[in-house]
Amino acid sequence: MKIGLGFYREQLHRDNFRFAVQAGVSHVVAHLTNYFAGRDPKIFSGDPRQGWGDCSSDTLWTHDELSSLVAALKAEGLELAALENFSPKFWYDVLLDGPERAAQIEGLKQLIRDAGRAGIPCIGYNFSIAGVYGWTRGPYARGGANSVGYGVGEAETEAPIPDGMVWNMRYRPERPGTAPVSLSDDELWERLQRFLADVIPVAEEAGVTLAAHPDDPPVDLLRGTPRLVNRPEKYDRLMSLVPSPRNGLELCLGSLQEMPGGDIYEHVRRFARSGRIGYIHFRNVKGKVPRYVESFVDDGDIDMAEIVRILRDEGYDGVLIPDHTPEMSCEASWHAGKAYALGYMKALVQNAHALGPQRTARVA
Ligand SMILES: [Mn+2]
Repeated sequence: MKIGLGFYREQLHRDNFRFAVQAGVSHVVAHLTNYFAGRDPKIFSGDPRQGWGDCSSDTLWTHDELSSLVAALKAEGLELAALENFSPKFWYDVLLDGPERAAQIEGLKQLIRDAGRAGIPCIGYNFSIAGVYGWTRGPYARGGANSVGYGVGEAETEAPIPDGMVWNMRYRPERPGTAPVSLSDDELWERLQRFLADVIPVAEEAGVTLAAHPDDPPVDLLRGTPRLVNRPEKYDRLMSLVPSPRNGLELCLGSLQEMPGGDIYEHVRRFARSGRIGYIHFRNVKGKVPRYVESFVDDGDIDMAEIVRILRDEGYDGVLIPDHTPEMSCEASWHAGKAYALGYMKALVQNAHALGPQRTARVA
């Protein structure tokens, strides 16, 4: 197993690459979407008419841009494990089944080919209309650390998605008087099926795995729109739509644990055994929908040591990244939170490998 770290676009610079290496990281996951566009990244729920930010000026990432990033990381001894998320600008009409769909699919195919040529083995995506929405931020984690909660605090979860927005970002100005987005669960799955049928053959040729993140939050309905992977079994459905090793999972342990029902350990074992995990979001949480809070990695409902033993036993050799972490009370709250999670992860992985492959007691 490999330890990785995710960076947002504005964090992709040499000081952070060295921070990663110092924390025992070998692999980086890069977000190239400019989610926040100069806004405070702590305002996740903010104004429901604005969302996280404006991606309307985003242009398709080029092969040169991707190659330069790969080279800059390599110069510091790091590998680019994956890109995380398409800019909503690239595929809003794939999600909405709109008039630009065909052109946007061609753009995504180009991006997948360019990623493959640049040596990037994976692209994570989240097939969602409402995206990440309805959280609050507060002192929810141990010691009053600032963290994320759902169903706690005053959050807006019902406001319809304004015209010109998808994935909680604005891709063009609002046209007044346009009806809010509405679609059925079946329509959402049909759109996913068409997307996968279009892009997975290209991903196979390019040597790039497309890895699906589950819904965050994994509720049934958000802003009047259905959710896709809000139960562990829906990951199985997603994989069965196109049975290719390139149709993979961005396995988020936090989102999986937040879902109602089921035993996360058996689900993780099954997904690892399928060989379809692109990479793993290694985070912890307390509670499930309709109420949960994100916790420090060692302080939630998931026994993370057990997860690592299962991954080891199933021969998972991919990347784990911390995903969200509570912010620690100091000048470098983001870095301290990540360093804490990374040290814990590194110890679990080293310990599991030192003990060698063995079936865990939980299986019996
Ligand atoms: Mn995640």
